[in-house]
Amino acid sequence: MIKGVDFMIMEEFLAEEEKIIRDTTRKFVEKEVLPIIGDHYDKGTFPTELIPKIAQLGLLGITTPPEYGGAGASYFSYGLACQELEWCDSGLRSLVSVQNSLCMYPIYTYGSEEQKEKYLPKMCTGETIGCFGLTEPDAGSDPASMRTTAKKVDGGWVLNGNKIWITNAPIAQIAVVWAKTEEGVRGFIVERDTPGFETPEIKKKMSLRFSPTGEIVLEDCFVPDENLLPGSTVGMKAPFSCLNRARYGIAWGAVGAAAFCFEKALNYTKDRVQFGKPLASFQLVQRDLADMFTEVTKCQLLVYRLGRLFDEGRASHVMVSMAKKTCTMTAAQVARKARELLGGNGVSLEYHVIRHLCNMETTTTYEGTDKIHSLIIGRYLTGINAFR
Ligand code: TGC
Ligand code: FAD
Repeated sequence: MIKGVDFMIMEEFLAEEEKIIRDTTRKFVEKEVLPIIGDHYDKGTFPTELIPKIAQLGLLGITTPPEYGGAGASYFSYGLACQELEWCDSGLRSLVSVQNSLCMYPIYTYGSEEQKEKYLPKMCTGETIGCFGLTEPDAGSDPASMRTTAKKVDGGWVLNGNKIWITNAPIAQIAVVWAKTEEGVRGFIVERDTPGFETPEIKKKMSLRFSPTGEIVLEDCFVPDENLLPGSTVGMKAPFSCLNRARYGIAWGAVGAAAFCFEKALNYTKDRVQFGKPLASFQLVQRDLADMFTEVTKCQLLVYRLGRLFDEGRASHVMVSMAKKTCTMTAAQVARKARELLGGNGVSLEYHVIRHLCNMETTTTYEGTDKIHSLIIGRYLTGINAFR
């Protein structure tokens, strides 16, 4: 299903339109991103000039209906695009996940008609990039314990608080911020030029270096009534419903990263000669390759089925947790094994594998850590809530 790694012959289950989205995304990352990514990763920079190109491919607003400028594609196609983007880099996929699932989805689902018309078309073209502020310095795995407040005043709301580890914050024109009101947690759209809104960049980050990450600082930040998401009256269910979609894309993306690392290790060990023979001829190396190949294939089957269920409205958030946890943890193991098989070259950005391995430290952490997803699955199985 991903080019080069399709042992279970999944290709035949793809519609033509799905293949086109997958293949155009792959061509784009091969031509435009892979050649430059090592240098950007090294410097910790993101080339914003890529954004209009990503938008042209229809990847911003991929599931958004055409009446708001989106591609109106299925979640399955979204998954395939995430797979190809992360085949290249997790940070690149993150840009697209955050824009689609964490910013456009809540505006589309919980926003007013005016908000949809004002923000979504420009988000589809990449003129407006969004970020999603949920995590705080003292509220990570437990976002319900957030301290950011929104106080009702004449004509709007005054927001105070700090969000941390926010993808795209330094480059975003708008932020979807979650804050506590007297009636519970609500979502707000905060525009970049609002007084009292700052997004300092987080430096010295050793993972996801292609993705800009920042804080959101809100100091007596006045947000007009029209920027409250009117439908966000369901408490934490509103931000959690966004996480579901982003976690879904992360699961697909991790398959892409794992497939990249597996193929790199396979080709490298076939070429590299030690003791007078290719590394791939040694039995211990073949066991590693067989294990990596098997794990990638298992994850492909998982996301394939999840994708179809998602489009049928039958994917539960527990299924999404299982896929997010399994695919990211598997990708981390496959990347680690590939790095080892490449020997000294494995630590060089030239070979890309170390970059994927470092990125997996983030993908197994954000959007719910491995442990948090285990406890979500555990709660489903036992009926016992381990969190509270
Ligand atoms: P809990 O009692 O579990 O749930 C409260 C209400 O929400 C419902 N719910 C969900 N609904 C939709 N989707 C989900 N995934 C849902 N999870 C829960 C639930 O049914 C309940 O509804 P009701 O009607 O009974 O009131 O709430 P809790 O506060 O105890 O939550 C527990 C826990 C641990 C599951 C939750 O806090 C959690 O998922 N924590 C992990 C935090 C996290 O993932 N943060 C992500 C921040 S964003 C990010 O990392 C972006 S990375 C950038 C990128 O994507 O590339
Ligand atoms: P903590 O919650 O403090 O967890 C620390 C450790 O304790 C983990 O190992 C965890 O598994 C464990 N732990 C926690 N609770 C339990 C428990 N009940 N039982 C057992 N173990 C437990 N957030 C956003 O809102 N928007 C973004 O765009 C965003 N982007 C991010 C980008 C990057 C690069 C990174 C690294 C993070 C990003 N995040 C974002 C934040 C991310 O979602 C959080 O880091 C994550 O949810 C974990 O929260 P925490 O860092 O506070 O860790």
